[in-house]
Amino acid sequence: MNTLADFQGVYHLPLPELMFRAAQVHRANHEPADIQRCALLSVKTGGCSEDCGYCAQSAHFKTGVEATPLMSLDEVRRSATRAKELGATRFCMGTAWREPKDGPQFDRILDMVREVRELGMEACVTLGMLTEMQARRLADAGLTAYNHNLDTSRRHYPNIISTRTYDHRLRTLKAVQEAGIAVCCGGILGMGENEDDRLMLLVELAQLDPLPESIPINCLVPIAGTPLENAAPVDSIELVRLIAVTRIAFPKARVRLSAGRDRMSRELQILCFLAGANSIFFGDKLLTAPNPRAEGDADLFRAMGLPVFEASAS
Ligand code: SAM
Ligand code: DTB
Ligand code: SF4
Repeated sequence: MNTLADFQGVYHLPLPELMFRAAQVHRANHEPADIQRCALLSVKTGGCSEDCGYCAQSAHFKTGVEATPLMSLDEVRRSATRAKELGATRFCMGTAWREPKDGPQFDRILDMVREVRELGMEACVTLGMLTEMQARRLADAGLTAYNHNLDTSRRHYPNIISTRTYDHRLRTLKAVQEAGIAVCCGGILGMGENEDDRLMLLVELAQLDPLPESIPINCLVPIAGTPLENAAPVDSIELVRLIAVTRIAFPKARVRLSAGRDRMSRELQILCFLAGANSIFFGDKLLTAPNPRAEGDADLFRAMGLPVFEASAS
């Protein structure tokens, strides 16, 4: 599947056929009960110079998120250790940066990556744009994957962000791939795009070589104070269809049901897993926005008959 027409052909199949095909691909490539639990930590929050219209952390909008300095290595170690106890096998760290500056802060990020790897978890970071040298240094520190989303179609992108271009994003993805790091790249639904825009994002992802190891599908969490604060919620069946077509086009990838789960019913989330999603972020908070509470996710996993990680006394 390479062209928009290919993606449209699958996306618009009758739903029972689409779901069956997605489940077949899912089972041929993954253990269907394996839904990866990932933990997310904002290691540097707020005050970002970019103007991404969805983001709580942009300095361009009054969202009430305060800028904080880069966390200490100790704090990260504590958080990662706790996440591992709660069943995380991947630990993702994000910074509200346009790009990392070389020097003590980037060196600390490298140490954070090493700490997470020493705990035996996959390590993923999302730091904004990277130079080739920075990508190589992250690879040397043992980084598993780099998250850098294309977010939407090339044509819709300038309606959302003006401080960087689609080609900037692609350049960083290339540097990451050349350093031998797996790419985690996906998008956000619910930013005023149409269904073709979402499929055009998948067409872009299908052109990456190698294909992304990980594809986060976020539903916009509307943030008060941002230009997208009043965006309409994503239609549930459109979300399920998009996940199914993503699973079919990227058989080996982890398809991650990422932001927006706090507004989804248990039933919708289960449909997404049946369509081929096989990862979630757990924990009360994403980077700044809400995520389902531990009890909600325990109910979800119990309902599916999957192992439930109860929070032990800390
Ligand atoms: N500053 C870095 C960057 O933009 O690449 C990393 C952090 S940024 C917050 C990581 C990703 O989170 C964004 O690319 C976007 O896809 C997603 N994201 C941010 N705000 C969101 C929101 N309100 N709803 C859903 N996803 C969001
Ligand atoms: C991704 O695609 N989703 C995660 C992760 N990559 C870093 C982030 C979601 C952020 C949601 C908005 C917030 O918490 O501020
Ligand atoms: Fe900054 Fe990333 Fe938020 Fe854009 S998405 S404003 S780059 S933190």
